[in-house]
Amino acid sequence: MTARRIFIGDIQGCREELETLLERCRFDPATDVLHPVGDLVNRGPDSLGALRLLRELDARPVLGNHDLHLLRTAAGRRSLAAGDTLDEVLGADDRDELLDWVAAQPFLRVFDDLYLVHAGLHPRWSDPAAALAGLDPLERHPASDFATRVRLCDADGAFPPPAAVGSSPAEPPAGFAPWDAYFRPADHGERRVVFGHWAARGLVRTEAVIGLDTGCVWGGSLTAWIAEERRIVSVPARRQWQQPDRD
Ligand SMILES: [Mn+2]
Repeated sequence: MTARRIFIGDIQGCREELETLLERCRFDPATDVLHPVGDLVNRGPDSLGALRLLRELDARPVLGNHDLHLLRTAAGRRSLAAGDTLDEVLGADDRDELLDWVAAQPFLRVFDDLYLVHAGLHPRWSDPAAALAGLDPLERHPASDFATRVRLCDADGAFPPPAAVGSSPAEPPAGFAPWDAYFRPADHGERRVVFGHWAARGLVRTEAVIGLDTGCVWGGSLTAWIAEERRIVSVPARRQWQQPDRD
């Protein structure tokens, strides 16, 4: 069987849906590689199980804002917030192995035909790999903040004022647009971008980008894109695990 890259949207601890999705993709660990878009953990019911499974399957994700929150909380740099479901990971016997595995993941993966990033790429980054190289996930940095958090921005990469925007892409404030409005594959060796982080926008498939956050943790679905087959596979959430919020 041909080696396949299976990109997976925001899992957020939805371990059962992940297992079902892998069955539906007929995932073969001997040949296929899993590339989650980040936000492996938090808000959902089984972050610990999801992390153990992904590590065991040698998944190669990128870091999302919730993954950073886990690492920074474990390091004592942040505190748990309302809605966090990270206690099981933080208290697990294999916590250190799991956290080391998460911390070893990059902010960006570069393929011949694709970039993988959690939220998006800055309009001014001619070389995203250079912009995101060598950044410590425990430290805040403008580049990693952008890559793990952007939804709307302007042509210079500035975020809109928080008061001006909800999570809906439908009516961005004047001068702002979804980050991918500024992304042209022609400027990046004809690479498209696979991303997540924007459940309210849902599945996105354009010439330039593929957005895979279909909001499993909010009661939507968990979605994979099998690159070599140009195919979307999706499984419904078993239930609504959390009430919607902005992240
Ligand atoms: Mn996110």
